[in-house]
Amino acid sequence: HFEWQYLDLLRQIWTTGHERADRTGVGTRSLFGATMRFDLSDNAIPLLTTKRVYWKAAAREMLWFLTGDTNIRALVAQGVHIWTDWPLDSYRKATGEAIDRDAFEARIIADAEFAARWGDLGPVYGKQWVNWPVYEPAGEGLFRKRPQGINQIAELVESLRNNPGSRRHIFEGWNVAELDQMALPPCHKTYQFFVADGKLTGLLYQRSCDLALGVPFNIFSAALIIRMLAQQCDLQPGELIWNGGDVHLYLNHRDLVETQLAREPNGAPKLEIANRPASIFEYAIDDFLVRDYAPQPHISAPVAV
Ligand code: UFP
Repeated sequence: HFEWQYLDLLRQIWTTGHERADRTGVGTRSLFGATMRFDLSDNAIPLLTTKRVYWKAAAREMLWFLTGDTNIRALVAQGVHIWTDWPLDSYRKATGEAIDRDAFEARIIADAEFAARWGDLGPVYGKQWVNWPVYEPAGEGLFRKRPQGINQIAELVESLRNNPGSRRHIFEGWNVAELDQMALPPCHKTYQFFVADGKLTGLLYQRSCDLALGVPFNIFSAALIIRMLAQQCDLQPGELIWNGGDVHLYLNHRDLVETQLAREPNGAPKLEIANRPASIFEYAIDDFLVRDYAPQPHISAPVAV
C-alpha cells in the first residue's frame, strides 16, 4: 500500500529524528532528505487512509493558487481556513486586539477593505506561479515592472504539449527577491515534470515539511496538479515523486503520531476528473470526484505558526 512509505517516515522521524529548536518555538524532530513515490495510474491518488484528509480544502487551495490570488478572502469565503493563522497572527501583533479566528474570518468576509489591509499574504505561490514579476529597462539605468509578469503554468502547459522531451519543465515559487514580502516563504517550492511513454510524471521539491499536518495535503495537491496537467496535455498520469528537505514532526504532535502509527492503511482511493475545461485555469471544485475513500477518523493537532 502506498501509505506505508508515509507511515514508515513518520515512525523513523519520531524515533530517530534530530531534536531541534525551530522558528516557531515548538521544537521538532527532523530528518534531512526523504523521498516518497506514488503511482498515479488508473486514477490512484495519494490520499491518506489512516486519518481523514480534507482533500477539498487542498483542491480549493490549488484552484486559488491558479487564479494568482494571494488574499485569504476567497479561501475563507469557501470555508478554507488553512492560511488564516498567518494574517491573524500579524493582525493580533499589530493591533494588540485579542480577536479569535472565527471573528477575524467573519470580518475578512464582511469587509473588503479590512480583507485588503489584513488578509493579503504577500507575493506567495499564486503570484509567483502565474505572474512572476519581470523588470525591463526604462532608460537612465532605471527599470520598471512590466504590467503582466510571466505565467509559468501557461508556459509549462505549452512546453509539455510542444516539447515533451524537454528537461526544463519547471515551475518555481522561490522568488529570492520577494521572499521578505511573503507571509511564509514557499514550502512546496519547485515542481518539475517528465514525459515518457505518453505519461506525465511530476517531482516536487519541498524544502520544509510538517509531516503530520502539511505533507498529507501537499502530496494530494501535487498529485492533483499532475492530473490536471496530464489531462490538459493529453497524457496519462505517471508518478508523483515527493522530495522533502527538512522533514519534521513537531513535538506537540505526539498524540497524532502515536494514534496514526497504531492504524493500518485501508482501501485504494481514486480521483476522477469529471470535466475537461478549455484551459488549466478553468477547473472548478466539482470537477474533482474522490471515490473509494473510507478513511479512519480525522486526528486533529495544533498548527505551529
Ligand atoms: N508547511 C508544510 N507544507 C506547506 C506549508 C507549510 O509542511 O504547504 F505551507 C510547514 C512546514 C514548516 C512550516 O513546519 O510550515 C513552515 O515554516 P518554515 O518557513 O520555518 O519552514
